[in-house]
Amino acid sequence: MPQFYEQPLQPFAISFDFAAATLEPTGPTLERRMSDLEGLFADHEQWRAAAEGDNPVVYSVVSSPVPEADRELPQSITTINPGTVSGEFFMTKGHQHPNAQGEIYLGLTGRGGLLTFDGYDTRFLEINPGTVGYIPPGWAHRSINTGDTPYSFLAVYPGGAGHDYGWVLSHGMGKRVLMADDGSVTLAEY
Ligand code: S6P
Ligand code: ZN
Repeated sequence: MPQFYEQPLQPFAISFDFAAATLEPTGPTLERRMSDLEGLFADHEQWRAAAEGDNPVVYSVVSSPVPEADRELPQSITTINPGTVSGEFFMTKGHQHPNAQGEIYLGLTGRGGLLTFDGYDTRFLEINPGTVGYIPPGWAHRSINTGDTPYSFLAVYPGGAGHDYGWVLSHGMGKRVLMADDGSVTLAEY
């Protein structure tokens, strides 16, 4: 056995409902409302009107009890509601892992995608139910609901990776994911 700074967890099973996008037992959960997403949508005025209006829940994250600590492998399910701000699809804040490590996403329900940016290149991957997306170390990532129902995915990531949200605020994500007039998904410059 390796040395641990804290008592190691005992092996345990997580009950996972693919269709309902839930897991049990649950650990920390959080909700991000429109007011939590300042500086992220291109149309700041429309963002402010929504944040100061009904301030909808844009997404929620439910985690298993595995802690975000070195050597652990936490998992969480994110559910993004459908909607846009002036045609820009509802999305997560997006972040970099400061301790650069890889991460995998598994699409569960709805229709959506994963925008990744390494500071130079942007890649957009469709991650629908049954698709696994791989995020290599050093790529910032943001998820987007491109459908008209809730979009859910499971993330599995190294517990010591950390989350840097300021990087995305200052560097952007290279592209924005917009709904075209005919309802299709289109990428636009940041
Ligand atoms: C964690 C993983 C996801 C996101 C979640 C919310 O490394 O990438 O669980 O935390 O999708 O996104 P964000 O950008 O608000 O953390
Ligand atoms: Zn991540």
